[in-house]
Amino acid sequence: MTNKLPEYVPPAIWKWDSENGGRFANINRPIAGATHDKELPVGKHPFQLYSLGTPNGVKVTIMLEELLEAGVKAAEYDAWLININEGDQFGSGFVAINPNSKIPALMDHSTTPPTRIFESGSMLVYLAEKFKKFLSTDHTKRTETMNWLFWQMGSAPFLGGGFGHFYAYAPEKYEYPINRYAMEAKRQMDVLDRHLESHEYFAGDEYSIADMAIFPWYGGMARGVLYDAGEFLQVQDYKNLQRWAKQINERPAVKRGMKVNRSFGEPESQLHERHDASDFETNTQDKRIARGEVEAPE
Ligand SMILES: N[C@@H](CCC(=O)N[C@@H](CS)C(=O)NCC(=O)O)C(=O)O
Repeated sequence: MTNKLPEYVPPAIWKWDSENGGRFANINRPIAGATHDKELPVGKHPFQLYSLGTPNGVKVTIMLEELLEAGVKAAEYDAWLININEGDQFGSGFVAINPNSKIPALMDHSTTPPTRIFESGSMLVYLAEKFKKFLSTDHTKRTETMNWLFWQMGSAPFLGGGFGHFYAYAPEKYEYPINRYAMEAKRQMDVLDRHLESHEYFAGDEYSIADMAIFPWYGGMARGVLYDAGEFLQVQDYKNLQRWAKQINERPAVKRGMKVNRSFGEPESQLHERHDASDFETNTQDKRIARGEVEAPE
């Protein structure tokens, strides 16, 4: 039986209550657009990424690192940290790239004029098409990659905005939404698990942008690193998803991509900004703490 909450009777007209709590209450607004003027920095590389190391952010840093690993030097990039808790996504420079005010936001300065790209799925397709990597040119294989890429873009909001929000971030635990979204999260993992029973990767026998999109969300769930919900959702039961998640997690480019713009977790897992390949060796937070450039977390 579902526990009873005091009934909410919606008023005739919804009003914004900025005190409604929850982890992101201070940045959520019912209006779009910039809140302040702020130009974004531009580094020396063709690609300028403005992001944070969340599952949506690392899809793109994984792809950029995979391209570099594959020898595509033109995929060099600067990754700048956008602190969404401080409202950096509402600065005028950021909104000019992404009118939706969400990380990641990407600029390609190798085109004239420079090209803006918003939505992580659009970035994966843009980079795959530009460098002819990780997206088959065979129409059928390409379509299967797109099927899974679009599946991820449409499904993850139920995992993050639905399950993750109510299980980990809402000001109180409410049974109804947790039940609803736990069921959906498990159903989604079962979709993936069944597909992976007879396929090495999502688009078949080749690693593609579909794997890069799905891994940070559902690989994270399978590894129990998202929302601390591994036991609650019994993620070890999805054996094929577990196999695939381990396989993707071992890729050197994936390991690097997951560190970029990460500002939480173990200091050695955080590379706040990436401007050069050597930053992975010299500029992770543990190294910066040891040099006295930043303070150790409490
Ligand atoms: N569909 C978008 C989702 C991006 C997204 O939700 N980004 C979150 C962080 S993971 C964000 O920037 N939130 C800040 C906010 O909502 O103000 C994409 O994949 O690029």
